[in-house]
Amino acid sequence: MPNKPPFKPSSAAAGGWGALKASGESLLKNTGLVKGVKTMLKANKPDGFDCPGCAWGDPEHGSSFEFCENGVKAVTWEATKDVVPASLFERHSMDDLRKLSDRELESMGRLTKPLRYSHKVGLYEEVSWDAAFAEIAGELNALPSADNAAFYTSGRASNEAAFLYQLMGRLYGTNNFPDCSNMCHEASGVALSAAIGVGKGTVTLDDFDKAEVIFVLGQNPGSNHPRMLAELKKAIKRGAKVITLNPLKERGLERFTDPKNSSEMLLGLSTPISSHYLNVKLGGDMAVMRGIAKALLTWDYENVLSGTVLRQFIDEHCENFQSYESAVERSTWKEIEDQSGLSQRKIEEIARIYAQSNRVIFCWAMGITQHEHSVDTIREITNVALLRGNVGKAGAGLCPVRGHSNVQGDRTMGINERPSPAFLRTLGSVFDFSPPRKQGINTVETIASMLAGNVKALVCLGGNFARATPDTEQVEEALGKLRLTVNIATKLNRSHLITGEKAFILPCLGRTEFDEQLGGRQLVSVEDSMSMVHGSAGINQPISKELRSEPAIIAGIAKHLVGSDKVNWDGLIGDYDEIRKLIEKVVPGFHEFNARLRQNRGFYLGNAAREREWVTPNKRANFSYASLPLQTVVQRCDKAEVPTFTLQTLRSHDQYNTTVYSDNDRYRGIKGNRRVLFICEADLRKAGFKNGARVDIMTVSEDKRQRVAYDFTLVAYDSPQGCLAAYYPETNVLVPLYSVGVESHTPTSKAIPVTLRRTVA
Ligand SMILES: Nc1nc2c(c(=O)[nH]1)N[C@H]1C(S)=C(S)[C@@H](COP(=O)(O)OP(=O)(O)OC[C@H]3O[C@@H](n4cnc5c(=O)[nH]c(N)nc54)[C@H](O)[C@@H]3O)O[C@H]1N2
Ligand SMILES: Nc1nc2c(c(=O)[nH]1)N[C@H]1C(S)=C(S)[C@@H](COP(=O)(O)OP(=O)(O)OC[C@H]3O[C@@H](n4cnc5c(=O)[nH]c(N)nc54)[C@H](O)[C@@H]3O)O[C@H]1N2
Ligand SMILES: [Mo]
Repeated sequence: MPNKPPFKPSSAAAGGWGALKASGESLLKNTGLVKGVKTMLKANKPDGFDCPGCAWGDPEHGSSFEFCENGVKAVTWEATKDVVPASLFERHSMDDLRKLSDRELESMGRLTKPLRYSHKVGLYEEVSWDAAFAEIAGELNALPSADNAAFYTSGRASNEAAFLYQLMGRLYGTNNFPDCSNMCHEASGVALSAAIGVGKGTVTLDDFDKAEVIFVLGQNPGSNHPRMLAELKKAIKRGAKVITLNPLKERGLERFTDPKNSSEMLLGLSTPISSHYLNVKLGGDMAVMRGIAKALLTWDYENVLSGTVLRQFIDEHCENFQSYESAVERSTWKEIEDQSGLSQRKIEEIARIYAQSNRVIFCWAMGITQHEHSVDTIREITNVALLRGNVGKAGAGLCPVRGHSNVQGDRTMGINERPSPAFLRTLGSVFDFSPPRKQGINTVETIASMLAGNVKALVCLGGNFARATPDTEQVEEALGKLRLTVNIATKLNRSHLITGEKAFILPCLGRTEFDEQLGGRQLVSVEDSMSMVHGSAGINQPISKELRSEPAIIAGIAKHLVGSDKVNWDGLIGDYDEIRKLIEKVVPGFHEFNARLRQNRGFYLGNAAREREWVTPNKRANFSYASLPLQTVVQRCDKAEVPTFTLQTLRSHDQYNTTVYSDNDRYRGIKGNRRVLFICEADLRKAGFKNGARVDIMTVSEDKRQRVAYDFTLVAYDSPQGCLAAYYPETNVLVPLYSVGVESHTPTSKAIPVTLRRTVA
């Protein structure tokens, strides 16, 4: 039963009995306890599979099972005993199926048979694998140009699958590889590549044991990277400081009870996680970082604290410091306070801690990357790190905490619409062909191109394109215009029901299932947020004999699409070691790939910036010197004539991106309802509504298009004025396609200007 407003945020610590109970329920409901427990015991073990939950790193030497409630949910969601009944599509029209909620669709269970749809027939029907491969290739080859197709990837695909996928696409003739990263950490890649020459983080898990201060910026690890809480807890216990910037009070960042710690559990004890918790306004993080820099530079000039700015490091390693100093000088404390919503005194308090610590890690996620000025914000985080030499030393560094479990590996394998010339050169010489040089299109550009009629076919290696992307109405229109849609998937989702003229669903094995090929049982590999590459081998019997692995499905299409002259697709599928031998030839850092993969927990890929080797054009670490935004979206909204607010779209505790496990959000105190809008008391008054009122949310659009999300219940919640929050993907209808980050092209899912009106029942 939905609870009645007013909702009350949970007062219990994160983790604890609630987490244990939720995991147990998830195991039982989905898998049956025995299979579930057996499955969980092999998650992130040397001979087991990589948890499909998040991209947080695994302890290098620890083989102990890392308890994580949301890992349990992700694993048991896949290892379910239910399958989509064969008769589903015979008995129900597409219109009927579209009426089901996202949760109802996925709850039906695993897809087990290849399916084909055509407008002529009006239904999905079973099709043989061979016919599906041949027809898909036939459709793609009939397009006027390879650039009329796009190949989307979600970040669960293994390195082996991703490598084959990009190879197939480039042999076919396009760099159109939009991926979930375009909506996720793209800004981190762009900013870090320009600043330090490596588009990835520079820390490993060991660094967390040595850090004196850990910043957690725009991230909710209690729900989305629960294993990270264990690192934060250890850090706090040994006296390190955890400084959190977040508009919302997230329970997991306040207090944590470790479900693995029996005395904590029995005594109801919990550890505070953040030593400092700053409720910054949406989009105000760049201003906070600028404020820290301003304090540091001022103290340095005035000799208040000696050695606040590490000039020796800067002289030896960095460029553009003087331009940066001027930029900081130009930013006034008034601007900084207005944008961040925090006082100079508060920011100086943090700056003082920073100035007095020698080993500092900066972590961040979607609260930082999904804004218009995300690239500038991440450059500013990097500037602050460089001021004190916090890159390339033990216990310090930059740590964009990735989302999907192999999103980082997919990029390493070449899933990139803008591949480097060096990558293409090597790929071309290893496979004796001339890869396309024209840049491809990212996710948002793909949607625009579909609408304009240029992209006519979309192949999706996992994911849920229709729901994860912005501007749902336009995306559905765009998908409807296609000649061909292909989805390689484990479970049914909305993207399979919004089809082009012809559509295919190709059901694949999941991470938890073993993958038997001619050469025996196969291993795949993934790369986590800390650049650790390790093996993953399923342990469960596949739910159906008809399922094929992702690499096998890609090879099946590729054989028909590009032929076997350049690539022995069948040979590669017989033994994935053969795929890895090719990866070794193309991708730097993968020498002796097969041998190293089988050692212990895999290997560290290495990272030049960590060694203070800067692979930038000028071979230096570069300060950026952007001004603060003239106005953040929150500031723009404050000035509007009618009450206008800034909405962020975020995840509940019970979802994995577009996969919704339940309508609850335990830590935020929500039960049985996902259409809730978090709003502070002052904004309730400003908007003229009572807590619990039902409202429609409307985007203040710049293109005259109406964007409305209907019937949300207002929930009074502690947050800075002007800053609202509601769940994704229900609110994706509100995110305009045109509103993207500068340079990153990432939808601005954390800052949408909106107004509210009472829902008409
Ligand atoms: N269980 C589970 N695990 C997941 C996922 C999942 O859906 N479920 N998704 C995976 C994926 S793909 C990703 S990318 C990650 C996502 O992990 P997160 O980035 O933690 O995901 P969000 O829910 O989007 O949370 C954003 C957080 O940033 C805060 N925030 C929003 N705007 C701002 C801002 O302007 N400044 C600051 N300082 N904070 C802000 C929000 O209040 C919220 O706490 O998690 C991965 N892991
Ligand atoms: N408004 C708003 N929009 C957002 C975000 C936000 O914070 N706000 N976050 C963005 C982010 S960070 C991301 S990463 C994207 C996520 O975008 P996607 O990666 O496209 O979406 P997911 O929901 O993770 O995809 C779920 C589907 O993947 C399929 N799947 C699951 N496991 C497997 C597997 O092993 N193999 C295959 N082939 N398929 C599998 C299942 O069919 C499932 O339905 O969404 C983005 N969209
Ligand atoms: Mo993500």
